Amino acid sequence: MALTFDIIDHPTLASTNDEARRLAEEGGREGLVVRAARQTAGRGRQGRPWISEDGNLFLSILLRPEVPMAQVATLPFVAATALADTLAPRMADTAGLTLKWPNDVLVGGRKISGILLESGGSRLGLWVVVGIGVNIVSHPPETLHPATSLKAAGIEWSREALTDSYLRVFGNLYQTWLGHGFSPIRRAWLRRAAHLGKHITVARGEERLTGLFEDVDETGALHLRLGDGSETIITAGDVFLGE
Ligand code: BT5
Repeated sequence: MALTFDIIDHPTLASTNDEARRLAEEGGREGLVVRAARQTAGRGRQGRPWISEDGNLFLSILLRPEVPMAQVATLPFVAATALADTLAPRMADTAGLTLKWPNDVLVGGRKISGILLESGGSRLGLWVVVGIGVNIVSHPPETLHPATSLKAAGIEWSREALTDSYLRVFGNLYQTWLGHGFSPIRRAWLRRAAHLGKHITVARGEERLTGLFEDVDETGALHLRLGDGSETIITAGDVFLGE
């Protein structure tokens, strides 16, 4: 059965992911979407802040996928691919619309969106919250990786209309992922991958690894060919392009 979404709007939340997690623990149904006009303590991965400027999009989707836990780890690729597919028809030139491992959507090499996946279990089974922030009208000037916004890219889109388009595309890809696993999503993601076959640097904790970005495998891990010819498989880290 197709997934239907119910959007719960809040004027202000600390983090839409926190509210979606609370609903998940309470037994909230798959397809609930928490959206906030303002977010005061948006989070990224590893406790990093997500700078949440007013006018941008902050939402979290509650899911209850009945798939192996290993597959759940590939859900950020579904969320990122869905955003790229949502934005592509609005762009005159989609060459600059790329995906950066593991969860970034870039426009002109700059980060336009952030995706944060969190999961847990309660007596009601596994829940997953997919949080997504999209810079619609503004972006922070100084970030570790350069940022941009839809407005800066020449795209005018309201929060509401973007949400509706995104949820439609996400819902379809999510059904594909439930029915056929990560493979079709992986292929779609790789078609838009930034720097595939080129040199990248991956920061893994304190470690910096530079090599050829060869692949993202069926588990979602990144394959990096190092200078000595050996291959490293990376399951978590931050990618720096062209360094
Ligand atoms: C992410 O983390 O990119 C995930 C961000 C998820 C945000 C959404 S908003 C709705 C939901 N509720 C939440 O509380 N979170 C989710 P990561 O890959 O760790 O990237 C974080 C890094 O991106 C920061 O350390 C900054 O360098 C940079 N950054 C922060 N705010 C940004 C912004 N608005 N635009 C672009 N880059 C940003």
